[in-house]
Amino acid sequence: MTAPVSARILLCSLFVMLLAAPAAYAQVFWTEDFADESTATSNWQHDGNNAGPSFWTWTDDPATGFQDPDLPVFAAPTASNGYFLFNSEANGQTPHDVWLTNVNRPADCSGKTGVKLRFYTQYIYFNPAGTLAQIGVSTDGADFTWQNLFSNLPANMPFQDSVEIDLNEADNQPQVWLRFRWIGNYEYHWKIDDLALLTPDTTNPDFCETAVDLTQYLGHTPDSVQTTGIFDNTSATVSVTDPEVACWGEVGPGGLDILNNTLWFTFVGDGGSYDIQTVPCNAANYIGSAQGNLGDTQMLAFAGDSCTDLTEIVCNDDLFNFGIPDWRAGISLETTPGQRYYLLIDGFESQGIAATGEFCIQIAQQAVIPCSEGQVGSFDVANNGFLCVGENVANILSADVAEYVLPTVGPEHGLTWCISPAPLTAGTWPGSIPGIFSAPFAPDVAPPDLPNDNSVIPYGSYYLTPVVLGGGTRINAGVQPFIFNIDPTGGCFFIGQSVPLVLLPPLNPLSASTQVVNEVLPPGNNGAILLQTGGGSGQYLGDMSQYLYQWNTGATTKDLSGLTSGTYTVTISDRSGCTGTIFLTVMVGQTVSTGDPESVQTFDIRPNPANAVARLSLELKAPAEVRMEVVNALGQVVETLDLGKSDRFVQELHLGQFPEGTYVVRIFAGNMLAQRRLVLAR
Ligand SMILES: [Ca+2]
Ligand SMILES: [Ca+2]
Ligand SMILES: [Ca+2]
Ligand SMILES: [Ca+2]
Repeated sequence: MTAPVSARILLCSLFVMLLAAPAAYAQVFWTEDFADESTATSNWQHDGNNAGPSFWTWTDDPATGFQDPDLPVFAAPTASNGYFLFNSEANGQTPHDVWLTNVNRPADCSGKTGVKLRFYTQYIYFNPAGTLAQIGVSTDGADFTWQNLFSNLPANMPFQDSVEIDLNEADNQPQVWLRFRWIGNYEYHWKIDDLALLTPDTTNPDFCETAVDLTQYLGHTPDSVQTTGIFDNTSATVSVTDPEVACWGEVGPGGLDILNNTLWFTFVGDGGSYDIQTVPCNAANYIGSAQGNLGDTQMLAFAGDSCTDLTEIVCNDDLFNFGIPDWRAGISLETTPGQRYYLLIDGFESQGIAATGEFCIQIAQQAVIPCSEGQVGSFDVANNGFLCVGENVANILSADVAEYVLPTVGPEHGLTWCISPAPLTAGTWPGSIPGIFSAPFAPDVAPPDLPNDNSVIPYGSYYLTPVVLGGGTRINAGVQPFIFNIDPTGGCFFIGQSVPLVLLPPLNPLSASTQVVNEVLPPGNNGAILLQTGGGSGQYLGDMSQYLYQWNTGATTKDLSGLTSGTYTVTISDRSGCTGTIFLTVMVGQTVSTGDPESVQTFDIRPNPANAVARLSLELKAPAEVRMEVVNALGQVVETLDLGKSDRFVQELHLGQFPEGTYVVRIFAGNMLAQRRLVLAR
């Protein structure tokens, strides 16, 4: 026999509101999803009074129980890994008062207030007058306080949704038992899954007084990264109790930074050292993206027992130079056990627009590195250590991070980069060297932010040296940990290699003038080009080796010699790269010598000028093979004559077929060359 049914699927938020409005913010501290049958049926047990065959049953079939075409399968989030069902229809026409109790798994609600129970349920009943569904709560497992459920639900109407119930009796109780109770006779069924106990979350990061507690992210394995959920400062405000800040990169009224959308966090120290930074996590709207200031948070950590007792500890605006990968803030904090800290995070304001959006907070405990493990590593400077005006040391420096071991023992520790007039000496603390400059000590191996603009460090030639520190103290607490503000007594330090660094001023352009020596024939191959070069770093440093030459011949010398006549080009550059290159074209001419080699005693051509015929007379000191060439003004050989071997020649030259003009008559005698000009005129 089947109970009459006029079921309608009624998934109406009305009934959720009748029972309890879900809290906007909540912290879940106890859950039950009935995942394992043997565990679930051991922890949760059926009891009560029933003459029929049914009992509270564990099942992982969401569709089982009372069947009706309009009744949906059980939709609890984890229904398919197991839930509890009481099938009243299968129980028959028998009155029942049945209980399901967490007999062997009471909940610990110590320290919890405002406790609520949330569970997912499907419920449908038949008898309007005689049915009662209840939730009971007990702190001794015997006496239960009861609340009625589904009070306004009509008969034959299925209810399916998440339900929240206030359990005031559970507040601050170390053991809490729950009991689902159904009194009825031949109803349909009740399904229960996904229980949670929760407390309302009263934290609000907008105010110091309601700062979100991050203590749970401390105390994990060193270097295991803990990441919070997403925070969003878009609607955050500035409070009158927010303190003044003057350690970030903004310059607001009165020289103070600009508080824009302050968020507050708090935690209790445990003696560990922590790296804390804001991160993009899986934020869909990462802070600053819309403002063009990617990730641009600002961070200031305070020690203090309350918001009216704040002492600044560590401050940072930008963790990474040049905003790569973004402009996030990050700090390294050595905590004191039991000390409460507050963390203020604000958005950077640029041109009146503050960075807004989402971020997570990443907290990683740092391993403790004692002084005995400290180590300074090597590094390279690009461009031979020459830094152009307006550039930054960070542009040319690359350190081998793996070689550096930075102690974490404080109060001051980390790595700095010193710029000194002479190389530093191992074992000698450089803080007292006159004229020494440094970046502040930092906890990471990163290049220093030292611009070459003559503002802090004058132009000139220096040495760059990394210095690793552990266990130092600041001499003046109000001044950043520059090398000259550190007392290393009782700590340790390690001096790295000193590498030349030249901070160049604005340079004159390169210039060059040439002196040319023409090729002289004979014997030729004796032309030369001599350069005078100026400007650039060579002029500033008085060092001619700063000029680099590249000739079209492949030569890289300043001057060329042994040249034949022709066109030569040279590119001149500055070794520093801080001025532009120049390009010169140089012509080497040719000169014909009138002097004869020693082996020639006489060499005559007459008449000269000649009309058509001239007589050549040649006397040599010793016999030789002689060849004669006539060369026109274009350098073309127009006639060649082998005269044989002798020491005395007379030769008629027939020149009638050649046009008027100036010619050169060359005589090759052995390896000697003599030549005369011959003019043809008619
Ligand atoms: Ca389940
Ligand atoms: Ca605020
Ligand atoms: Ca920043
Ligand atoms: Ca700001």
